[in-house]
Amino acid sequence: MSASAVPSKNAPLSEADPEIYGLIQKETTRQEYGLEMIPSENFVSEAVLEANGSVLTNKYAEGLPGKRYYGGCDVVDQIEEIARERAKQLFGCEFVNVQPHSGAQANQEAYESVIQMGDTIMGLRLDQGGHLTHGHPVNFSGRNYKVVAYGVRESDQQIDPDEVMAMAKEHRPKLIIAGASAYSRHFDFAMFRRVADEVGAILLADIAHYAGLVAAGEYPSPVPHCHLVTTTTHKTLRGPRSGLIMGKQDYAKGVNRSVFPGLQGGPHMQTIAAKAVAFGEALRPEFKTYARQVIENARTLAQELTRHGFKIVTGGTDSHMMLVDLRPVGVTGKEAQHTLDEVGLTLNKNTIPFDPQPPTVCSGVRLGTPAITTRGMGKSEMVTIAGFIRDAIQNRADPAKLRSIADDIRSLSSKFPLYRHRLVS
Ligand code: DSN
Repeated sequence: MSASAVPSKNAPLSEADPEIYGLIQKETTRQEYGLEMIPSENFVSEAVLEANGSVLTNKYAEGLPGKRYYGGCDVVDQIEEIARERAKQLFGCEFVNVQPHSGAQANQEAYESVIQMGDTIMGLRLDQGGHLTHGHPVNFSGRNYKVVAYGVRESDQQIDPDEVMAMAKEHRPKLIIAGASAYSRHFDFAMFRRVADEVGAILLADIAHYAGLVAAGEYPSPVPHCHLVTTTTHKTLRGPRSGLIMGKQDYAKGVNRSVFPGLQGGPHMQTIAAKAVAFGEALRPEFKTYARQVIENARTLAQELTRHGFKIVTGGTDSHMMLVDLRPVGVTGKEAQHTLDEVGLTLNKNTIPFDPQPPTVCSGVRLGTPAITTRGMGKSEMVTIAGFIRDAIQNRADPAKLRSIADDIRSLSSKFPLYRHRLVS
C-alpha cells in the first residue's frame, strides 16, 4: 500500500485500498445488472461523477460567493454562481441557496428561517405518503414543533382540499408543508397557497421527489405559489446526493443565514460543482424527453400491474412513482421486497394509506421509473418488468423459478449498459 504524501505519487484506489475498491466494484455490478426501482434513486452521468470526485473536495469556502471567510475562493465562487444561475433558470425562482448538504437539512434550514421552536407546522402524515421531516415525532421536525398532520381520503387515497382547509383553520399552523415521499398524484399548490393565506401561514413545498419533472415542465411547479421550496437533487433531477432551497427574494436573507452559520459549516464545493453540472444537463431539451418518458413508463407499469391483479393506490400515477397495494395478491410488502431483492429488482416496502399492517411489514411496495428510464428503458421493458414482478411474487416459494427470473432480469439489464466500463471483470 502506497503512503506517499504527494497525491500524484499515490497508488490508485485498487492498490491503495483493495477492500473498499472491491466493494465499490461489487456495488457497481449490483447497479449494472439489477433493476433499480426505488423511486428516489437515479443514475448520474459520468460528468456529474467526475465533478463530485474532484479536487474541489479540498476547499473550505464558508460564506457565500464574494463574501467568504477563507482566501483562495475565486474559482469556487464562479462554480457556485454558475450553480445558482442554472438553478434559477431551471425552476424560475427568485433566489436559491445551493449549499444544503441534503433534503432533510434543507428542510430544517428552511423551517428555522421562518418559524420558532414550539410553533405549529402542518404536513402530510408519514404513513399516508409524507416524509419524516414533515413532522414525524422521532424527527427534529416532530420534536421541535407542534405538529398537525393532514392525510388522504379513504375513498380515493388523494389529498382532500376541504380537510386541509379545515385543519388549517382549526390549528392555525405557522408553516404548511406541501410535499411527499410516497404520493403519485399532482399536488395542487395553488390550493395550498389559498389555505396558507387564509390562516396567515408560510407555504413550503418539498419537491424532492418531483424536482426533475418540475424542472422539465412535466409536473406542476410550486414556485409561483410558495414562499419557500426545498428539494433534494439526486432523485428525478438526476444530480449528486444533495439539497437545495429556493424561494421568494424576501426570504433569501433568512435562508442564507439559516444554512450558514445556522446549521452548516463549509459548503461541499465538489457537490455544488456536481449540482451545477446536473442543472446544466437538466436545462437541455433531452432532459424534457427523459422526464416525459419517466412518467409514461410509470403509467405503463401501473396499467400492466393492474392487469396482473395488483391494486395501484389512487388508481394510477401522474408522476415517476406508484404505491402498490399488495393485498389482492396475498403478499405483504416485506415479503414482496425480499422476493424481488432475490431476483435483482430493488424497491421498498411501504405503508399504504390506512394500512392494517405495521410499518415493519406494510401492505404495499413503492416503486418508480427514474433510474430504469435513465438506462434507456421504455414501454416494452415496462410490460416485461410488470411480468417479472407478477411471476416472482406468484412463485416466491419456488427457488428454481426465482433463479430463472433473476437470469431474465440480468439479461434485460445487460441490454442497457450503465457503468460497465467501470467494471474490471
Ligand atoms: N425521501 C426519502 C425517499 O423517498 O426515499 C428518503 O428520505
